[in-house]
Amino acid sequence: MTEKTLFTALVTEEQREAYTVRLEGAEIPAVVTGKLQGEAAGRLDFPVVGDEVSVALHDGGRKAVIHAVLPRTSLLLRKAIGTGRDAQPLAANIGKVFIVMGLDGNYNIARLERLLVAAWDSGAAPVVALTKKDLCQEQELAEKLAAVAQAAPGVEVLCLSSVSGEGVEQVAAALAGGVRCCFLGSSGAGKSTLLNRLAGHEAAPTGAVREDDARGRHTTTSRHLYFLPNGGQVIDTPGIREFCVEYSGEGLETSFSDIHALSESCRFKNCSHVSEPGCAVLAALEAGTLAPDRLKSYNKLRRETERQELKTDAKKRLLAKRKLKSFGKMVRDISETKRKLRGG
Ligand SMILES: Nc1nc2c(ncn2[C@@H]2O[C@H](COP(=O)(O)OP(=O)(O)O)[C@@H](O)[C@H]2O)c(=O)[nH]1
Ligand SMILES: [Mg+2]
Ligand SMILES: [Zn+2]
Repeated sequence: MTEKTLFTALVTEEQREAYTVRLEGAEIPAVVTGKLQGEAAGRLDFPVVGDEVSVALHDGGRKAVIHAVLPRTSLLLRKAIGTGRDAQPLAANIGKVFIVMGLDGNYNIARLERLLVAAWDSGAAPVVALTKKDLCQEQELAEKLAAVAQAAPGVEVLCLSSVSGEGVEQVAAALAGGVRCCFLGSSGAGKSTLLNRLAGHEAAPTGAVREDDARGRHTTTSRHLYFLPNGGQVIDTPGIREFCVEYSGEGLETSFSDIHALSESCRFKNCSHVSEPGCAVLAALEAGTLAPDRLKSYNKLRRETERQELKTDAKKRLLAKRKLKSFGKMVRDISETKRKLRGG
């Protein structure tokens, strides 16, 4: 048997089970090996855009087969609400997550808070990019900026218009130096338009592109890694309609660092900030230093997280039970065989 030569390549596109990998400047269509597919326990074991993978080349280098996914430094996950399906990995090995939100009808603080938790959980640093500044009046802009600052404590906030070009420079600067980034935001936020502005040409399809088919189902839209002229790398994700927080203990704490800091002063360590005496969070609410909506968002996301954890625990228990069952069966099979061998 000849030893296969394996190369390390970068996954730049994912569309269903078809991938594109980049190797020495060439973009090559790729599939995963049957072995990788067979051994994968779930979606997280498959390659995702931004992954470094071991590939073997075929057809004189025109096709690649992915043998393994190399360890990830960060991973952005999405979980669709109520589907009961595994979390879906969106992007790997990213340094920053740009949460893109329009200052038009797309503006939604609750969604921003939700995306921030996912961003913190990914291991990458979040940045908020507010688009469509040209559509927002001065007074309205000031109010929205104040609300965003409150929802995203400690997070860099950029404000821009992809139409006039105002503020796009700051985004380019934040992307420079080869740090791999991901654009995250709901459909219509202006992600692809911003990307094209940064790329200097129509790299990604925008606006008119339907991400749902005629029956309103979500069709598969590929995720793609773009290389910008200034060396920046951006992964554009298709519109996200539902976004549920997954495994967000730490991300939730970081996203709501204001509430977390207050809770350190609550009398009870496991205070739920609902009616407990000596609750510092409720005191801040009373004093007007904490906005009621902010606490509402926090409680909602915390409940979601806890439900998620319960589900994960239940799944783990089930798997453990199955393992135990099959182990028991194996033991019985062995004793059966032994008995037969002994002639009993
Ligand atoms: N006025 C204005 N329109 C924008 C801006 N950015 C995006 N749009 C429009 O918003 C719509 C959605 O943009 P798109 O980039 O496709 O959003 P995506 O779904 O996040 O990729 C398109 O019609 C864009 O032309 C902006 O800065 N100003
Ligand atoms: Mg888009
Ligand atoms: Zn409390």
